[in-house]
Amino acid sequence: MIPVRGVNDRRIAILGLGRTGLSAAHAVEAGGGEALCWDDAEAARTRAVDAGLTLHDFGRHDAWEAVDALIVSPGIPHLYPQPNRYVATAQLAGVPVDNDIGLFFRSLAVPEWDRFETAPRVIAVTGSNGKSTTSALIHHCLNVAGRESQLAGNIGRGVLDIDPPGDGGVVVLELSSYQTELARALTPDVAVFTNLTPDHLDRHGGFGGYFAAKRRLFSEGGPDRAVIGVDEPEGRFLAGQLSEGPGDDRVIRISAGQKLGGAGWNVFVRKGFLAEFRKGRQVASVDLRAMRGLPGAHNHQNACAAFAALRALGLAPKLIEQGLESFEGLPHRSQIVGERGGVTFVNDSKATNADSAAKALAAFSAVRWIVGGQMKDGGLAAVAPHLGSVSKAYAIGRQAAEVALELNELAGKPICEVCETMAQAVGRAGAEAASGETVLLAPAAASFDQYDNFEQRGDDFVAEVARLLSADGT
Ligand code: UMA
Ligand code: ADP
Repeated sequence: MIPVRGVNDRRIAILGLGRTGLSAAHAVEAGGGEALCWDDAEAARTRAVDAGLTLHDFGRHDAWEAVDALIVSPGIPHLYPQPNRYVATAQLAGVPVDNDIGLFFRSLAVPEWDRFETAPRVIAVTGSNGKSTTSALIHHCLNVAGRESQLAGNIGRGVLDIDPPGDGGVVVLELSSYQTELARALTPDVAVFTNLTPDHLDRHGGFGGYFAAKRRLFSEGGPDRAVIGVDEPEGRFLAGQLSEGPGDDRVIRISAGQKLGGAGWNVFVRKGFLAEFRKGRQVASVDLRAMRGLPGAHNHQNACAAFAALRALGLAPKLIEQGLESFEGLPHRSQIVGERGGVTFVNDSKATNADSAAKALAAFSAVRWIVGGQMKDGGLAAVAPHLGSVSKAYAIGRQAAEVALELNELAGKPICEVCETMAQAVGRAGAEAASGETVLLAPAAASFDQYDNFEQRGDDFVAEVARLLSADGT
């Protein structure tokens, strides 16, 4: 745990008692502060009391008297689509609103760091897609290189939950827009922006608000190095805004498909080869084509982001290459879960929108595609350019019939069969797939119509594939 600094004898209100709230409350108390806790769900309040924490009724008329700060969990909408009533009354009473990320950065930025021979470093990763993969890849490469590394943030571990980093240690944080939007301190050594496509728009009052939330990670006085994906206009704008001039190597530009020129520091992939250029000269090259944990252009973008962030820390290209090679991918993202007679089964259950599913389709050449679930606004239009690689689609979920209709229309011919359940879809796709084809779960939809979350949906796919393969005796 990281004890929170600067809270000794202070009263810190904590709203939301999930992973973030519980770890923040304990870290405040470890720093000598008093944590005053609230959660709208009774079960969460009971859990907190059982964990030794003190409840505080935020609805009382004098709730904010002598309260020094309010820490809000990322899953709680504080401003859009409607202001949260507790956040609003705290702000009216002049109480600063912050989150665990702000507490984390303030607690690390203390003079005791002088005692380290090599000061610990923080790498923070944000973007619409690829955050978890990029963060996990950086963490993996650091481990392979023998460097102490801890991984936390949106990936599933509260940032205040980690151990204080040791000499030369690295903390890798995945940060969502929910987290960057509210943090009152954001000072990573290296900040990474993978890409930007519309997501969580209701929480940020639209696309501009969403971009603004992510950009806070790069505000003045922020990172020493900024790794920026420049495949979208927003990334190009951000990189341009941060650069002092064409040769400014505080910014490392990355791209998954275009050769980047100029005098700056660039990392890009062309035809499966990652290249690093600095001051106009090539300094490294890595062949990504056979790396099984990083299939497709989207994963090549993640590889560029991780490579650039690690180069910013001074790791040698050959050492990073070893890490890229041995990375096995994260569960539910381009995860190979079975092979039979030349057919590969891939679990990309985390492809919860049409854009990420399109990236998954583009990574394979002949796909038996399992698609559907709780569909999102905008439908499946983003996958249209990739339907050429789909041998056949198998629709699951409560809206399976609608999904099939839309896909058949987009393809201009019948390509989709209605299956509804995962068992039926895996059975049909597995029976029909020929050698060289990939059976891919990339639903382009949320899972909540049939599952608790995308992990449970991916686990169901993995179990059905295992059943299919064991029935064959393979
Ligand atoms: N709650 C209230 N009032 C409300 C809404 C919620 O009291 O109006 C309470 C709930 O009853 C619950 C608590 O708030 O007890 C939940 O807070 P939370 O949703 O922030 O959950 P945590 O467990 O703290 O998890 C959060 C992140 N969740 C979200 O951003 C929604 C986790 O990211 C993250 O791993 C964790 O902090 C540790 O940093 C998850 C996520 O879905 C994986 N992230 C989104 C995404 O990736 O798209 C952004
Ligand atoms: P995040 O943490 O940002 O949600 P993940 O690494 O968990 O990102 O990947 C989520 C989904 O997005 C994956 O299932 C994959 O299909 C897709 N994806 C992964 N990396 C990228 C990328 N760089 N660009 C676009 N899509 C990606």
